[in-house]
Amino acid sequence: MTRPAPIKDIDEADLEVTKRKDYAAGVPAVAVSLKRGLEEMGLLRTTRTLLKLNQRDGFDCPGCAWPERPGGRKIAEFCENGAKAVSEEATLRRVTPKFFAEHSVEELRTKSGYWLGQQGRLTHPMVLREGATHYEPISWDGAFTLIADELNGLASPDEAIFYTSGRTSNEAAFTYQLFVRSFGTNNMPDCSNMCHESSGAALSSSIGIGKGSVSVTDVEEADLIIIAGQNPGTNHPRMLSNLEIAKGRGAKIVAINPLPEAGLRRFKDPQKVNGVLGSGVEMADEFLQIRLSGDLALFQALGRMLLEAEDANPGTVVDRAFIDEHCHGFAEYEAAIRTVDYDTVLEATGLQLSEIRTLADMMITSERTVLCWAMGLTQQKDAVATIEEAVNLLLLRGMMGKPGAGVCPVRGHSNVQGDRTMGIWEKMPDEFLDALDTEFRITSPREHGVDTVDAIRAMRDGAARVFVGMGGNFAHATSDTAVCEAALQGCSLTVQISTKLNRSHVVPGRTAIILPTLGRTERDVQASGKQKVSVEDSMSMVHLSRGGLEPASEYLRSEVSIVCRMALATLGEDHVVPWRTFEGDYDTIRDSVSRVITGFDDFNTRVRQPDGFLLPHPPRDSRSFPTTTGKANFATNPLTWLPTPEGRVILQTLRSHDQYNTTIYGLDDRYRGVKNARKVIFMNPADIASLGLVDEAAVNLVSEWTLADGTVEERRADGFRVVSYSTPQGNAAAYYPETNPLIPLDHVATTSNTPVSKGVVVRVEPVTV
Ligand SMILES: Nc1nc2c(c(=O)[nH]1)N[C@H]1C(S)=C(S)[C@@H](COP(=O)(O)OP(=O)(O)OC[C@H]3O[C@@H](n4cnc5c(=O)[nH]c(N)nc54)[C@H](O)[C@@H]3O)O[C@H]1N2
Ligand SMILES: Nc1nc2c(c(=O)[nH]1)N[C@H]1C(S)=C(S)[C@@H](COP(=O)(O)OP(=O)(O)OC[C@H]3O[C@@H](n4cnc5c(=O)[nH]c(N)nc54)[C@H](O)[C@@H]3O)O[C@H]1N2
Ligand SMILES: [Mo]
Repeated sequence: MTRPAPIKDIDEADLEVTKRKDYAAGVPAVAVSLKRGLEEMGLLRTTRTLLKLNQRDGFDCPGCAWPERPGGRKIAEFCENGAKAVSEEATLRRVTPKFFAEHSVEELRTKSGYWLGQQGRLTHPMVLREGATHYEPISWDGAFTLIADELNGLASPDEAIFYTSGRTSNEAAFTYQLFVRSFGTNNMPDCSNMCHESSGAALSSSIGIGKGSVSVTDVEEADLIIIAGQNPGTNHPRMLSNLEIAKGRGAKIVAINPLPEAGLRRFKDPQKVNGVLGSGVEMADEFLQIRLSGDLALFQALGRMLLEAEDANPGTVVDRAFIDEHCHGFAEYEAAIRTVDYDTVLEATGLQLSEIRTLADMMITSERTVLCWAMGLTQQKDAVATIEEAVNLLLLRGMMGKPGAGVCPVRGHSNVQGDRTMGIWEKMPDEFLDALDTEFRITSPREHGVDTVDAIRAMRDGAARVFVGMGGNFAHATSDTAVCEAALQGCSLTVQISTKLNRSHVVPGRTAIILPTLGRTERDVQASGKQKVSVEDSMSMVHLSRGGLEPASEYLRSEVSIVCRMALATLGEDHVVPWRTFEGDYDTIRDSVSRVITGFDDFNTRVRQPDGFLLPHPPRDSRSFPTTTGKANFATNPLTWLPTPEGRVILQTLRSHDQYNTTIYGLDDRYRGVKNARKVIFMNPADIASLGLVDEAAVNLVSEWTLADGTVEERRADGFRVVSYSTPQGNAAAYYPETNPLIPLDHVATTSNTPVSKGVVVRVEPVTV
């Protein structure tokens, strides 16, 4: 019944291009969910697993961080891509010691990430010894001793890097950062550095807290929902149900995107009979097909239009009372924004002035506006300034801390926000560290650690020698693949705590260890019995998750157990932190969290309430703004954007409908009409013609990066095919991670240091045969 793992790897020659879809979800989505489930898990497991997904007594979907609706959950509270995420984890395929005996690391390095992931779940702790060609089994104790010896042999704790990916539970994240700080470093890069770091930086300086200010109810009660730089139909499909409810209540929806993404156009809810059969809802009332990186200019132009509308009808647009009482820096903002030059805005955005005016008018009439965004805004050179400008618009209209209004950075990984709350950050504030030190009688280092990009630099330059990855796929998720892989390979030890095989396992340090771990779907039994973990969604709700499936192998350990054992081996049995108690009963971890982290009082009781509990958010709760000025700050920024150099395109790197970050589920980007292959570049037909190319022509991509002294560095990704697509001229799109070799390590966003994955200057070279 279940599909065997593929033996054949991706053959890019099999590319099939069909018509793009303008609707998302609907019958095919349900059919695909079930088909993938059946192939990977069989009938019984598919039914048992999918029925527990996002239920109160079940597990949290390891897909995205979009919240469940409070109260009435539907029986099938999941989407096509959530079902794929679960099938991927609950698969019956296994990667055993026999597999590693049959395949050398060198051979595995020739396989695609898709092939590696499709082989199944990791079952045993494995080690690649110095000079060996194959991974071999190692006992858990042997692995922990090896790690401890290496860590304790370092000249300084700062020579070790401890990465985290955002699926890690609160309990595992809290113990992990506690271990790392007890060991003596803040070198805790995480996937957030590549994801919403820009949102955190902008929101912290604008409103004093890096998290979104709205609830699901706010979204459903809004008059106007602006969705900028986000593809919810693929990446947050459950959000479409809330948008549909909002529409039903009369909300207007505006999509700002270079691409006409399916879910932003039309939506058919598979959970409703009329959704399945009908033609669906027209989702976006307005679609602004903006040039890549044009959003900063757009938001500034909107600011000018709002101010001018206020001039025309004083007292109707600008919320003076809110600004006088709660905001700082308005006069300076007003003076700057009135000088915004519309010609520059039109060049930067590629939009018509009338389109921008339409949006301005909608913002003026809306009493409740929610602004949602994701990677289209955060992975830009001036991402922080762009998001600050968006917040300026909401402040201008007083759209903060009232029902139906506010900021909604739509998070990626299912617990990425929770991990940050638990202290996974290279620069946690001193108040957090002080509370941690008081609770445990440790002395946390105060010097900031390295983020993702700086971690690669540290390993590249020999300043760091040990890499530990709590989940994720560092080698393929980060930019400048060749540099990152060489950096990992230069380490004396790399340790990956993983559920499935990925690229990071096959670009090992001199010695490498794989520690296989339980996934969220699986039962976690420790000394005190069955354990639950908790997660925090994109809107600050904390709730429990309990897996029910038999673990993929009897040798798996939970992430919490792995952390506690690493800590005991490294810090010694008599270390002050009660690692054994923590491992045996996760309630004891939550008790400590309740004393260390604000908002977690009575954690164990409140997390057991049916929908969990909501963390405090001062701007949302009381219109108070814990910034340096004590007020919400209007930010003033220069108008910047990324012009397309002559004969080049600006490339954005994004997700297909059939992947989860570096995990490739399959080869069907259904909504965009691309099948069986992944190395495609979506281009405007006029750009294709001007290069003398035709559809499906073979091309190589060469990125161009100008150094301070004017020299141009080139990076290549060969073997792509051209697909004509609706995108502004001069802009192109291609899938990540295949395009990560093109992104220079130093191409990062100002302040947030996030790789600029949505703005790479590329030369498209025809392949001559
Ligand atoms: N099924 C599935 N779900 C996922 C993920 C997944 O890989 N698969 N990943 C998870 C993670 S970690 C994250 S962070 C989120 C990512 O969720 P998204 O941010 O939706 O992911 P991307 O595919 O990067 O899409 C970026 C979107 O921004 C648009 N865009 C790019 N540049 C610009 C710009 O300059 N301006 C504007 N206005 N728009 C722009 C692109 O056209 C695209 O629609 O999804 C999460 N959920
Ligand atoms: N070019 C480009 N690069 C990007 C992006 C982009 O848009 N463009 N997006 C960036 C973004 S938003 C993000 S969030 C990062 C993602 O970066 P990561 O989070 O590092 O990458 P993932 O692909 O999500 O990690 C997948 C691996 O996690 C492991 N895993 C899965 N579940 C579990 C679990 O429960 N526990 C443990 N321990 N391991 C598990 C599996 O081994 C799997 O192979 O990539 C970034 N990189
Ligand atoms: Mo992300």
